[in-house]
Amino acid sequence: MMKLYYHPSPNPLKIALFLEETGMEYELVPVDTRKGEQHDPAFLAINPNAKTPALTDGDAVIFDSTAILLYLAEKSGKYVPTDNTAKAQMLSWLMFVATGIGPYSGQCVHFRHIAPEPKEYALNRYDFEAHRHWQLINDQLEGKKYMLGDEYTIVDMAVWGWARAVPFILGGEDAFAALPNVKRLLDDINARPAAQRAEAVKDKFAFKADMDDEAKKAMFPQNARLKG
Ligand SMILES: N[C@@H](CCC(=O)N[C@@H](CS)C(=O)NCC(=O)O)C(=O)O
Repeated sequence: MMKLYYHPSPNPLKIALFLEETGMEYELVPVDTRKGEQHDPAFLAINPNAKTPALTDGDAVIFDSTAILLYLAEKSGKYVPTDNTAKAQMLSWLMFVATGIGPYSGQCVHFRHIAPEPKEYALNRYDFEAHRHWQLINDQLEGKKYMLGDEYTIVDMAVWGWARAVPFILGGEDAFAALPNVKRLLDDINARPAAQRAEAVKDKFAFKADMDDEAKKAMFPQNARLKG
């Protein structure tokens, strides 16, 4: 059976959503990143990048949420367009989420909520870029039900993983006021039973909630270079 190495965070949630939508069987393996379990040698053998999610499927080992979405879409033939024109758009937007939305939103969260002062320059850069990236998603959704049109695809799942956190990323509930299409997509996917099951996955394990010194040490090892 497939094993999903999981933490209840944006990137792993995309995969839980896909698996719940398709009903593919999988076993959940918790990786508590706030306890540093992403650095365990057994997990590093699966994902040398020390991040969640990762997936094993027999001898196949896949890490990175975009790679996993593409792998599962190909394996199941689901939530992926067959038409060449739509496929071109799917790859473009999938990579936009992977290289734009994810990294810039992640850094925006880091500098807004975690980094010590002074941080005005860095926060301004990532806040600006995160707003710009989300605006592009909002514009793409104008007049469309889903990112590629009428069809619900892995691009929507990739966007959903991060869209849930937009207020935290951009600094407040009113962030959605300028992103009505993003909010509509989020509400639409949140209403799907598979999304509710994907969200509920986190309740099966007691993941560490505190972003305390242990968690910061595990997740931001670069800070060790600043001390002493
Ligand atoms: N490009 C990777 C990014 C993975 C990633 O950053 N995962 C986060 C959770 S959303 C994580 O495991 N963070 C733990 C850490 O940085 O130590 C993907 O899309 O899977």
